[in-house]
Amino acid sequence: MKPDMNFIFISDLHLSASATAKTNIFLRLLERCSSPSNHLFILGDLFDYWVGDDDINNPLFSTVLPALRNMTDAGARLSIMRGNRDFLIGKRLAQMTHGDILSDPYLIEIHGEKILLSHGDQWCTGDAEYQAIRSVVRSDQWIDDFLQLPLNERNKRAANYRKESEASKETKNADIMDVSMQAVEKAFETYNCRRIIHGHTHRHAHHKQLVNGQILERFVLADWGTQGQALIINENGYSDQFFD
Ligand SMILES: [Mn+2]
Repeated sequence: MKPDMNFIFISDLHLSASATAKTNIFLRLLERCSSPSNHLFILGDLFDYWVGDDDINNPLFSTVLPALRNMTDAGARLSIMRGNRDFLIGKRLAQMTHGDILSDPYLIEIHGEKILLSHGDQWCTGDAEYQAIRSVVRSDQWIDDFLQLPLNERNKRAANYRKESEASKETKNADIMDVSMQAVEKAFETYNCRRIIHGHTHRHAHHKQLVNGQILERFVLADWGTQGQALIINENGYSDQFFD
């Protein structure tokens, strides 16, 4: 690992064909990252929805994917984790962009420090309804069946799921849509690490807690709006960056 490496963590961009300004912020970030000293980690929900790697009529297919590929062609590394909105990202997208797909959670080591990466939704265990749906739609069988459907039908269903999910969020207490402290503490213990980076909750924060005399740190990435946000780790430590 070169000492001047930048490890860049982003999540919850929720890019869609209608969010042009946000897409442009992302494309500018990719240009800035286009050198061998950068490793970009996308920790889920890059896309507001993704109905499969064969949806070539999705405008993001012809803008975002080539831009990711330009970045890796310039020597940068790309790692993509699936989120709850774009869990149908597949091997084909990885091949097209020369990125790698990370399982969730995923343990990395930077400067000798273990860091656990996750989208974060699996730790929202207070929301039983969400977890029940998640366990169905993330099964290989459900995914295989869905990907067999024609694209117009997949897009129609994806739009319905988004509508239902928005409606159900309205009725839920904000607390149950955050990660559960118990689930997070269990992850720290299972992976024997002191740092976690995740997204999903859109509650940008740097939490510190003392457990058994150890400081555990949890970095929650921001969702993207009129600004983009990244957590950067390099030889100077950890820093938040915002861009437009
Ligand atoms: Mn999410």
